[in-house]
Amino acid sequence: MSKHRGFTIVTVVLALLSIAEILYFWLMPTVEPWLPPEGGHPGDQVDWLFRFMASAAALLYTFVVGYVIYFAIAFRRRRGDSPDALGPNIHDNPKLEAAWTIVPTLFVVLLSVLSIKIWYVLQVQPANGLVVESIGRQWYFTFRYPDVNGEVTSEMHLPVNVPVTLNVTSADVIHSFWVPDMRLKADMIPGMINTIRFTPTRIGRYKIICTEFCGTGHSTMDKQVMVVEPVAQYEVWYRGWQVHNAQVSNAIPTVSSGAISLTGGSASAGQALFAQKCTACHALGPFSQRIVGPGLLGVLHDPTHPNLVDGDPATPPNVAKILQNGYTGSFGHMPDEAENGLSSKDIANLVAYLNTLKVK
Ligand code: HEC
Ligand SMILES: [Cu+2]
Repeated sequence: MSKHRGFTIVTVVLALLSIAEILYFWLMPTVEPWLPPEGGHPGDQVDWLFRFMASAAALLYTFVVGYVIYFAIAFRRRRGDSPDALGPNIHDNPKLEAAWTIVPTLFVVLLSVLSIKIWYVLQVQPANGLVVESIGRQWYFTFRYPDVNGEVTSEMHLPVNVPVTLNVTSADVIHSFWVPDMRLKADMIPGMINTIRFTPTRIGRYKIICTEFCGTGHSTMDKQVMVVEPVAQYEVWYRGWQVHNAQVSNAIPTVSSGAISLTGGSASAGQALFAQKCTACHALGPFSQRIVGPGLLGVLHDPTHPNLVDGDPATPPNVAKILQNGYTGSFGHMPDEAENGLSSKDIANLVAYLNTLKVK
């Protein structure tokens, strides 16, 4: 008799607890802002699904754990009970078994339907959107825009309320593109393009963070932002980069074959290009001064460095060959001309520049 009453009381308490937990999840953005407000679509749907799943999980967890604790106490062995006393032997309750099979099955089906609806939004190309690419690199992101030459290296700007198709890949190791405010995440994998679609709806500056351990600089790969701004402001920024990048070599040069002509290479153009494309991996120091690749100050004029990393003698044509074809050796991976976005002219300029360097 008293056990039945205990059960009723526990059930009521667990129900109240569950209601409190569920309220917490739905009111959370206001009472407990540990999730930043959604900056776009389908981030709002992602949050809705998160709250729905969290509510269901809270309900299930509270009742299962609550009853386990209650039963462990209510049906414990009492003083005076025989040590081998057995409880009543219960088996087969077809109604109960059918219920605990059918209800969870329907619930899981419901969850898949709700998830697929959002997945669909992420996958289907909007009719008149903007297509942007992002490339993960050790240790920063670059961006490509239609009709902007080469790559945008600073921030990623987007016009508000315009659907975006974002294609991501990597130039070196696996990175992951994550913008918590947009509830967006996509792995950046070398040789593969992953696509996500979204519409930013809230003007602001949102951190872009790499969430895949990608080497010693991984923790610093959170310095760039996605700027969502009014269309007119975006247009100004976009035109600025069109002008800014008008002179740089196109990021996807046609892969040249055969040896590169080094005549007419400009050391000053090479120097500018070096600062832009090489200093992330190469120091202007002796060979032993390593960032990712070796220091390049003595690459052509250092008696202690007669051969290049690939074993060939340190001559301008052999340096050009490494810039053209890349090289993977004991230091790691030196990108080829396509990955570094170099034209034959760029390579001639770079070699002319490297030829002016000397270890003191
Ligand atoms: C992602 C990092 C990375 C970038 C960017 C990069 N390099 Fe390298 N580079 C390397 C690595 C790593 C090596 C050594 C490869 C090995 O031997 O394992 C290397 C080797 C070289 C060598 C041969 C050095 C020697 O002493 O034999 C030259 C020359 C060179 N790079 C020039 C450049 C130039 C010029 C650029 C800019 C266009 C550039 N690299 C961009 C990583 C990079
Ligand atoms: Cu990374």
